[in-house]
Amino acid sequence: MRPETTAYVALGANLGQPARALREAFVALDQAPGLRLVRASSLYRTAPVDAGGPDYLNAVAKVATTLNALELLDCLQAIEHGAGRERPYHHAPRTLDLDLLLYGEGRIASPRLVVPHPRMGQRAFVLVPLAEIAPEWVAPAQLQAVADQRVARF
Ligand code: PH2
Ligand code: MG
Ligand code: MG
Repeated sequence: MRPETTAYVALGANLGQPARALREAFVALDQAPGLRLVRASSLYRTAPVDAGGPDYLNAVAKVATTLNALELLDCLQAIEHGAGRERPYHHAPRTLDLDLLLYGEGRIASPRLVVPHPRMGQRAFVLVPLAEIAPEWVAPAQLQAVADQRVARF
């Protein structure tokens, strides 16, 4: 059996029924083969960053997985697809977005996947829920730096 790796996944949605989509995504993450949900953050209502459309709901999941990082990415994309995700244009409003933030201590730079997620440090909608469930990954100064971005517990 392959050893388990701890990974963190950002969840986001601002189209359809975002709260339902995020709650169902937590269940899907727990039920996917090779993956189990360890901890789910609260849901947060957040202002769109570099994007138009309605407010988002965001959250972060801690998972344990026997999948490698690209297998995990495939799995996240399959769950997005199952939630009706379409990609009409860059940063379009979406029914479900699952982004891999961290994969163990791994550093990955491949055409399909960059980990740690290159923009996570600039986004309150990632840092605030991540700090809730994994404060060891978020420095207070990072939270300070994004304090102007609107994020509220849902
Ligand atoms: N995702 C984006 C772009 N902007 N803004 C918020 N508040 N939440 C998101 O999940 C989000 C965003 C691209 O994936
Ligand atoms: Mg995203
Ligand atoms: Mg994405």
